[in-house]
Amino acid sequence: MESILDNRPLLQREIEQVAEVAGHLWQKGWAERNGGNIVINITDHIDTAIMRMHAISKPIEIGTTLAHLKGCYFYCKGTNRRMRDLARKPMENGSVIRITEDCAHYEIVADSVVKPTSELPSHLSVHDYLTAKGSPYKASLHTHPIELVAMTHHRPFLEKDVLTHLLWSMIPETKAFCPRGLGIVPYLLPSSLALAQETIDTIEEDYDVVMWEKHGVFAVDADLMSAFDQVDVLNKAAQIYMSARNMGFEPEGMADEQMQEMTQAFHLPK
Ligand code: 2HA
Ligand code: ZN
Repeated sequence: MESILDNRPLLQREIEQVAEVAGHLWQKGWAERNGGNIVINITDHIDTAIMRMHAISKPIEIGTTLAHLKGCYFYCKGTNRRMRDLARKPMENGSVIRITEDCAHYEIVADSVVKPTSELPSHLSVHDYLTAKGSPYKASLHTHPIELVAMTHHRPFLEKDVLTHLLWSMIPETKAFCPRGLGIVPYLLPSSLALAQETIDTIEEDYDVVMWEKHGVFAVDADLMSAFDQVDVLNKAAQIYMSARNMGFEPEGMADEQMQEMTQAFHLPK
């Protein structure tokens, strides 16, 4: 079967990375059933032949108008598709979409009519915000990391930056590789525009990784592997915290002076 990836090595490499990360999400136990979503802005890889391609779906409403995404292209995981299937067959479990001229609809361009993820409004709204800002970030990831989600069931952890500081203090690399910490979005209905708006507001406060209370994380970065790495590092810190609690004690955490030393040595913000 013909694919939009044929003879387009850069686009192909991008989608290979998506497949690799989808496999990691499944292996980690963060992607039960159809859990999680991936949306990648691939506009930089689009040539005139793709621009001339006819849509293979009718225009579908986004549910909001995204003025900065006119004519942009995205790879999106399909709704109800499994990450573990996407890991093997990314173009059968996701599709390439184009945002229409009115910025309020999208149409599917390739390879087959796989309707995008239910969280598309959140993902596209965030990409609209990033594009408007001139950000180099092209990837958004939503996943259900077990330990991080468990921690959001404890009210004191939902106060601003309580989890950020707790997780940073578990192992030095956490702050080095997730320097903006973990933003918190109070529980909102999955797939809703309210959730999309709260997510943007929290990213705007200067977070790359946002925790959706009792649901999962939403992360953005230059590419999907980097977004995954940030979540992986945070969840590792959460696992260390829980291992200590399971041994029956509250972990000491790195001292404030040790955190400051780290921050200076690695030239980190905050
Ligand atoms: O798409 O995880 O929140 C599956 C989800 C929705
Ligand atoms: Zn989810």
